[in-house]
Amino acid sequence: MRFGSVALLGRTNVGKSTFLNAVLGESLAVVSPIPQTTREALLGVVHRPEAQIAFVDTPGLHRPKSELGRRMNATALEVARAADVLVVMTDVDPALVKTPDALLERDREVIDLLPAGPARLLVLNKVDLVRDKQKLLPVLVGYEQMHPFAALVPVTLRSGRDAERVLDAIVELLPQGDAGYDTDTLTDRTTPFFVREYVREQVLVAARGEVPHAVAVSIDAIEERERLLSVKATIHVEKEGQRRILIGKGGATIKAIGTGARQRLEELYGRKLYLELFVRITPKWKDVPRQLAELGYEAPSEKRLLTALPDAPKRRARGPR
Ligand SMILES: Nc1nc2c(ncn2[C@@H]2O[C@H](COP(=O)(O)OP(=O)(O)O)[C@@H](O)[C@H]2O)c(=O)[nH]1
Ligand SMILES: [Mg+2]
Repeated sequence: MRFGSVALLGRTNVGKSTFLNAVLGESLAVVSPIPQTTREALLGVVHRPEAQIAFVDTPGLHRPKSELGRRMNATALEVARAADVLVVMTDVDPALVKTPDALLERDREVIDLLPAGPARLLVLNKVDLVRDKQKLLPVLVGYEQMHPFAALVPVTLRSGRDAERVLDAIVELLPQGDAGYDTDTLTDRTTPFFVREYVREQVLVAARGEVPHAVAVSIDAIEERERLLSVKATIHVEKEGQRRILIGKGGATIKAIGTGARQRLEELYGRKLYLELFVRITPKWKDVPRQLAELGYEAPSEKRLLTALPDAPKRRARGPR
């Protein structure tokens, strides 16, 4: 048996959360084409007959423009320091394949930041965007020269089969050891986290431009009964215009956000959910440490990582989807 923790790292929007969901067989993490969708570390435990792998999805490493951004970067690096294996993910930009150096330059800073100890795997995602796969060779050679990776894997993570190939390469790098989690452990996060995430996910679906980046969600009340989960939450925005967009004509947008989030949560928990949403203006929340804490974005050192709490949602036997 192999067991270990694996940090999913890289720039924002390269496919880290897509990969986590693919290997879990569950859309646990929020995936979207909008950068900086993932704001917090998320544990997802993958169970295979020969291995148990504790993946930690992380926020994309970027040049921060706010205290929130700085905390996101610090979180990713803290996860990296605690991991047995680092999966460094990057993606193909079809506009840049002709100039491999330009592609590589986007990742140099990220790769330089990572701790030197753990084994590293490079995953080059979105190769579906390049028709002539020969063009990828100089890119892979470039990464190899930048840093000695244990393996370089070009993939299209949107296809489930490629995700399994990456998983196989990761398992080879894991230490031998007993499983660290019960066989039904899925994650360490509990209901408040998933309510905040899935409400924010629906905001990403409903609104564009600056709005997704201006939004945070806080939990006002949660009541967990056997058959029904009852939640009141507040969506925080920075400006009045953003509040109007999220409410929509006659409340249509906020209603759609609530319905979408409720469906996602009911699927994860396998029970009914009652969700009540409010929208409030909280100016500059991204830069006020006290407000960040109230909105659930603790400084990384205050966070517990990789501990599965008894009230986290469990893996369930599921049919093919
Ligand atoms: N073309 C293409 N897009 C992908 C692939 N994998 C992920 N994406 C898209 O890339 C975007 C960012 O993905 P996400 O997993 O949220 O990236 P993260 O920020 O690194 O977690 C989403 O719109 C995904 O659907 C792929 O293999 N090919
Ligand atoms: Mg992500």
